[in-house]
Amino acid sequence: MIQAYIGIGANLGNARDTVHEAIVRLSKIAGCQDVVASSLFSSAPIDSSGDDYVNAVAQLRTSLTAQALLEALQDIEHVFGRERPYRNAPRTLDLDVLLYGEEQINTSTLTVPHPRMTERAFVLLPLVQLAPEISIPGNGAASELLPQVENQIIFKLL
Ligand code: A4P
Ligand code: MG
Repeated sequence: MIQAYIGIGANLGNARDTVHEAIVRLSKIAGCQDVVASSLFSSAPIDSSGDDYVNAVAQLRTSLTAQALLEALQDIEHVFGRERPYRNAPRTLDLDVLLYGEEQINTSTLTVPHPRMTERAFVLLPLVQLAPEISIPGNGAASELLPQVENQIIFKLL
């Protein structure tokens, strides 16, 4: 089993409910178990538009390949009516593979670690909440990246 981390983001519709429901869906993927979710965070859009996002990170253990995990995530996005009119458009639900064990993956469909995770408070804060000691392959400790994103507007939802 591989420990993976999934980034969850939503900024259309009832984003909070969507994120909660997405976490439930993650625990129902065949080949995934032990899903643990971070707190939910509200964050201002970065390179994107529309309402503030609701973001979270989920940790899970999986027997799926990284590509199969990505496809399972895309199936869940589809259930929530994700449309892709243009890159970084507001979205009902975005699920990203942030980390897949300690692997570094570069295929036409999958880049892991997620290439933009190191510069985003809405990924790093929930990730470090779940796994304070976690390292990002090729980048070192996630916690040490936090000072670089401390100017980004984000707060924990109650
Ligand atoms: N892909 C490659 N690597 C991965 C990966 N590790 N995880 C490919 C998931 N997908 C990966 O994704 C496009 C293609 O990326 C997929 O077909 C897959 O094969 P997409 O979700 O359709 O497109 P996108 O959303 O435009 O791109 P992406 O990469 O999800 O965007 P980002 O960079 O993650 O940015 N601001 C706030 N505050 N909160 C947010 O959650 N999210 C974004 C999305 C921008 N700004 C935000 C937030
Ligand atoms: Mg995505």
